[in-house]
Amino acid sequence: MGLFSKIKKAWFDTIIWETIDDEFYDELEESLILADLGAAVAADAVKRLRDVVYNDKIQSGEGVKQALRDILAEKLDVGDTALNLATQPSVVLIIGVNGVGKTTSIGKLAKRLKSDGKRVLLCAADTFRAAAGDQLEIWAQRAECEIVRSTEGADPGAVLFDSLAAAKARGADVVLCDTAGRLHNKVNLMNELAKLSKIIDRETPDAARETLLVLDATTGQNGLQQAKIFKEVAGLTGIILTKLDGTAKGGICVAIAQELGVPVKFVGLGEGIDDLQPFDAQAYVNALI
Ligand SMILES: Nc1nc2c(ncn2[C@@H]2O[C@H](COP(=O)(O)OP(=O)(O)OP(=O)(O)O)[C@@H](O)[C@H]2O)c(=O)[nH]1
Ligand SMILES: [Mg+2]
Repeated sequence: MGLFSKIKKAWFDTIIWETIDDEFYDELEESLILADLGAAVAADAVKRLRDVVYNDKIQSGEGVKQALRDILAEKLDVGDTALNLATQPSVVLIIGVNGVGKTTSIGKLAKRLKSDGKRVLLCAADTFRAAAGDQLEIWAQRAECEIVRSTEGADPGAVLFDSLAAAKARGADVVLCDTAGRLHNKVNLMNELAKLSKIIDRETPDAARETLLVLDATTGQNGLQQAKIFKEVAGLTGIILTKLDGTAKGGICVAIAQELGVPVKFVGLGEGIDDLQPFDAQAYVNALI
């Protein structure tokens, strides 16, 4: 995957930005597709770029690059990138397929929220693997926050129920809920997420809620499919795009913003506790192009 991304990047870098002809636009469109933006987004971006370059009489390569950055940044601007944590407690469900960085992102987010003065409680609702609770516990220690967990195979809904009760009793500001990524099929996934959602509705009906999908930037086009399914089963308020510290650029987030209207809220830039940054569309498109 790393090598493929390098090839993709090299492809992007071979574009001669000063030669603005049809061939340039074709090559650019192909590069955008290879950067995982998807065919529809790439075609639309290039069409708009043509218009801007023509109308504004842009002649320099740098001017074209900047115009393209602006177009993509606009595509990414589909909603509030800040978390809505207006209530006490508020609840953040972290979902996504296995290995994308859910548990790690929770650890990082816990630290960040704690630094903002919030009292954070972690909910270990991934009871699918024995190690999942242990892993979250380590993050709770690192971030110096509380955790509610149970045993392997326990009902995730029961863990969430206990977490919400603990949050209310102790006056926690935010509950960050880890979930299992390894549910065998869509029906299982749907059932489990619906159950968790119902428990939140029942136990904390007025709580501000975020449902964040964690996406691995190296996933490529499949990320859009993942986002579609999770949006359908759980509703999504945002994306955490992880592993952007490697060669992958995560261009799929532009397609997700465009097609599903879900904004990126955070990016993961490493395995350490401080390697989570609020998403900055301008900085992102600068890095992409
Ligand atoms: N380089 C890099 N690695 C990351 C990042 N986020 C997570 N990882 C690594 O990705 C691997 C999987 O992370 P987890 O947090 O366990 O992923 P998960 O989604 O909770 O996985 P499951 O619980 O098995 O579904 C770990 O080795 C993490 O250190 C990131 O932003 N950058
Ligand atoms: Mg996990």
